[in-house]
Amino acid sequence: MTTLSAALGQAILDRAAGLARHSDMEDGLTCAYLTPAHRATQAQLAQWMEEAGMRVRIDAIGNVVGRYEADPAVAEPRVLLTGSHFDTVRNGGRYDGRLGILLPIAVAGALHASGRRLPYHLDVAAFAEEEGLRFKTSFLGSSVLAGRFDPALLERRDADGITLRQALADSGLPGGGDPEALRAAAIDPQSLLGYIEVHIEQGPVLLHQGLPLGVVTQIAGNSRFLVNVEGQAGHAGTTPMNLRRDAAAAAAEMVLLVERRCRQAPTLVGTVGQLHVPNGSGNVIPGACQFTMDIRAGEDRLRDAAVADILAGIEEIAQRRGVKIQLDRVTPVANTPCARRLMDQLAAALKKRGLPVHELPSGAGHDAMMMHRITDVAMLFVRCGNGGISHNPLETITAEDAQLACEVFADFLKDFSA
Ligand code: HGY
Ligand code: MN
Ligand code: MN
Ligand code: MN
Repeated sequence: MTTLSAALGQAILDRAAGLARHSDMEDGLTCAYLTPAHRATQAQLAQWMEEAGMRVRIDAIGNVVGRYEADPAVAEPRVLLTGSHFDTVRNGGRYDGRLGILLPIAVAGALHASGRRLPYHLDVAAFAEEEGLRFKTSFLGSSVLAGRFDPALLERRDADGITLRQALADSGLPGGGDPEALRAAAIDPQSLLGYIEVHIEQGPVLLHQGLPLGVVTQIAGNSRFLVNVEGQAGHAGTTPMNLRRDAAAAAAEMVLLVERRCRQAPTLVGTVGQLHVPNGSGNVIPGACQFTMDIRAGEDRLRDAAVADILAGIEEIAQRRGVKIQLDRVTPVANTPCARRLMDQLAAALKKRGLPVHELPSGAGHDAMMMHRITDVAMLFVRCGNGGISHNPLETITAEDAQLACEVFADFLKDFSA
């Protein structure tokens, strides 16, 4: 077993609190892609990686990648990749993503302090973007590292009309948004031994089981849409109810359809997280309404069937109400299985510490979904406090659980075999 300082868990919580001070909003944590808060977070992570004895690079999309170099006696070492994202949702929690960066930095720092090297390079990737907050498309960071970035996304605009291409050009990042530079930032899949992501569970399962850590079996796929409903604006006082084409009323019916359909299977979930009447007024019939849809399930065929039904239902509602629909579909992500060989090694590390092995699926999406396209992946979940709440400022973990996760992760690294 690897002996670590008992203070590592608390140090991770302290660092998460420190990072949370860099925010786009005043009383809460929002770290959207390529904002000043994002840049400050990136710089702080790079500094902590350097202090942990890593060689650090910042790539063309803004990922910070630190390498804890292999034992020099090992000829042509390969790479074990770990990491997670440092962007957040609006008014989010301080551990979602960041725990999976801070924890490996802490463990690498402990190895460095004791002069220990591993027989492989340990790369810690702090992914610049995963949540999709600013450009309504997720996995920008991990898709670049995986060599799966779609250059068409460069034309996507944020709420202020700034394209991703422009934001990158203004960012000072290497390559300035050049598609070739983004392509060249990919890691060589042949060099990889696998990808392991530590993440807060973001749900209540481990909390209810009374367990600090869990091993993820698979990550639920998702289908996301932006729906634009176009009706007819008009006077709220003079237009009889039967002569209206109210875009918001039509959207409301669509939202309830999503809810109803997604109640039909246990792992199926559907969410309308943004619903908006552009330029609306209290005394004007809504002429337009926009909303997002996020649909997920533990099985792709369940999700595909629900999506098909929902899209058909939306069409039916639109026709009946005389409104028009325009759909913007984000590329769906398939259900992602974790690799048994890596899960078993995580389980062995848990047993070494006398911890029960609990396997559970992830309903939340993770960078591991993108890395799975080029290598085997696994995930270690850390218990979420406060009833399991996440994507919320109440998201929390304990120092004790963070410490255990460090110890399990350190043993996993020490015993790791390809
Ligand atoms: O939305 C998700 O599942 C993730 O937190 N990005
Ligand atoms: Mn998240
Ligand atoms: Mn996350
Ligand atoms: Mn008037």
